[in-house]
Amino acid sequence: MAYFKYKGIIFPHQFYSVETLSYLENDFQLLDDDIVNLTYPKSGTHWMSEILSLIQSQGDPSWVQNVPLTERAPCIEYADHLQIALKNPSPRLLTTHLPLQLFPKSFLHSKAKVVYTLRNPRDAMCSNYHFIKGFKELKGPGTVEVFMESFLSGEVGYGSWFDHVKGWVEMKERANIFFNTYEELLQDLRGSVQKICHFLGKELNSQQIESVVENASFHKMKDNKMSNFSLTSENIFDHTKATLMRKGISGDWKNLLTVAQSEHFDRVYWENMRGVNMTFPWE
Ligand code: PPS
Repeated sequence: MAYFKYKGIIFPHQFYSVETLSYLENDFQLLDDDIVNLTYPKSGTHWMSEILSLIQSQGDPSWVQNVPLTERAPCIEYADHLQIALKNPSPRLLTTHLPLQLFPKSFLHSKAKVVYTLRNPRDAMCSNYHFIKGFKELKGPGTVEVFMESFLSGEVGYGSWFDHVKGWVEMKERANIFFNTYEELLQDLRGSVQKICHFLGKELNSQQIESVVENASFHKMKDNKMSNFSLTSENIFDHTKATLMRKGISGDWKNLLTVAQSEHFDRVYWENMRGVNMTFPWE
């Protein structure tokens, strides 16, 4: 069986284990100066890791140019990356896609800062539909119809987008969580970087901010092998079939869904999101 369920959520055996997920939830200690890059998959994770790395290095691009993103901001639910995270010096950058109910319980008593980035779920789904084709051992997406149904019912890696977002929105009054969206990053990267610096309590001058913006651009990241996923082994990912740095735009879902599919998506979206106490740029 290539997949297992942990607390109702699907994970592929190839990258995850019950031991690691359970360790993270119950035993992993977040440190007060940790910075956590948190996303639902395909919502701008790599982009935010690059932005946070560049803020950490005060705009100096040499760190992002010479050290793989997976070492700078390891994704804690992968066992190998977790070992890196446990060894990295403070202040650590950590990355995760975990929903609130699987997130380290130590967060409740920690001052660790969480940056939660959301993206239009239609675009996150569309991005994943294309990306998943590259993974040699994972089940392909199937037809758009089938993939959309799996996405809408939460039968995909990391579970339901709706549950993920609703879980984390419950945390929004906490001073140590900052919400932003992929769409805001696209629209005004400089303004977003300034807000993130403010949240993190990092004072960068305008030249340093400029360097963060320049080096986190789609084109710079696409050409940076430390950040563009190209270091991922051919045994795992067929780089001729898919790429991480695909289009980097918002609204590409319109090229994937028919009008009827998009109307169905809207219906399910509003069934799930009515009453959520936050508004988003795609609504
Ligand atoms: S993953 O696999 O879950 O970690 O993927 P994730 O990094 O969250 O999302 C990948 C999408 O983010 C786009 N991306 C960017 N867009 C704009 N600017 C920059 N700098 C950038 N970096 C990554 C990437 O192109 C994927 O989106 P799509 O729509 O597939 O192009």
